[in-house]
Amino acid sequence: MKKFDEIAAKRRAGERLSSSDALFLYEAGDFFALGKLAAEINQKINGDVVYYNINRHINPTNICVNQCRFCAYSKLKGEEGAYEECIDDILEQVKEAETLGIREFHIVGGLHPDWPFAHYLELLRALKREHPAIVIKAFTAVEIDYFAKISGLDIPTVLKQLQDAGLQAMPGGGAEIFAPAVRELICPEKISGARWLEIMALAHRAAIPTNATMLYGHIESFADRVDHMEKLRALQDQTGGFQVFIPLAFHATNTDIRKKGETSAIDDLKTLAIARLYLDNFQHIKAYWVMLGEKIAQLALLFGVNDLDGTVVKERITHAAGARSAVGLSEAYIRNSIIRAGRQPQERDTFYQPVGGRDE
Ligand code: V47
Ligand code: SF4
Repeated sequence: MKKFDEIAAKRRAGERLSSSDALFLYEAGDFFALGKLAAEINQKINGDVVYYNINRHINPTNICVNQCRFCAYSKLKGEEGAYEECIDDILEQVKEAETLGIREFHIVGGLHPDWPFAHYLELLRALKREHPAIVIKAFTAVEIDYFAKISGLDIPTVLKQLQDAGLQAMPGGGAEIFAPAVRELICPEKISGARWLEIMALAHRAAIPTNATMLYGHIESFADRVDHMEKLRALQDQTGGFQVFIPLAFHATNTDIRKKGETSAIDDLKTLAIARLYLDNFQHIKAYWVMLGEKIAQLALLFGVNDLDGTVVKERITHAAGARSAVGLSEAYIRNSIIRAGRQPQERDTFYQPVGGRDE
């Protein structure tokens, strides 16, 4: 384990890990030693605190002009199961938001062939009008690129109009895996990895904090994952605009990617731990319980993770692909899960500021 000890010493000394270090941790590192090191580094950065938020997912439509091979959620217009929700439907669904303590709307959806950009602006304005205190985290870089195409506007103008309508942060979806050869096979119509990064850089320049994701466990190699994280780390060095890294565990049911089973618990936990060690300029690493399952997400708290996402409510994207986790969790469940892992639950807002004032 000489090589592992060298990597651990490097990381403890605050030195940056190389891509070959990260690959070694994937291929040859000792699982428990890796988890322990990631937990130790996280402890230095974030102490015992584990964040969660009280949020609500809004997915206005699953009709999408793209046909990503890994996506079980999207439908073509007119296909069975296709849906579109008008703004009034959405307002009706979230009318109790304040009573439920919701602090964030997380809005993502398909690339609808007919809706104009003005429709999305109106949705944000309507939500802000009815719920001024709830933060709007909306639209992936893929959607932003699509809005620019359908409106004929450039990206900075699209972002500015969205901000004026109420957008305050962006989620990290659409990143998938940046490596062009893999991307060509799993989502050929989707914007390139380079374009995703370019749009995120423009969002950061416009003072919009964003998240970053990586879809893993399909046909990519460990080297592709490390390459993906390397590109995120490089952009973060330049902008500092990423709030959190969220690895997304691939679910194969109802998708065009023929693969049996799910990612293994070992792979999930290793990926989170390596992210904690390699992404030295990301303060937060999130275990997205929807994709990991509630129990692996809890275990992840011992592998360098300091965020469990939120209550979510009505998750649709992963459940279309066979997820067996709940479609939403109560705050009490999340807090209890964190306490039982020996950590301190802390409700946060979208920007990782503590809120709620209910420390144990
Ligand atoms: O971009 C699609 C992924 C993403 C599948 O920023 C799948 O806080 C697994 O990005 N199996 C959307 N994953 C979800 C997302 C997200 C979720 C929660 C929090 C945040 C955040 C972002 O879901 C897509 C894609 O990468 N996805 N299909 C599937 N079959
Ligand atoms: Fe459309 Fe997004 Fe699904 Fe791709 S992942 S098909 S862009 S909804």
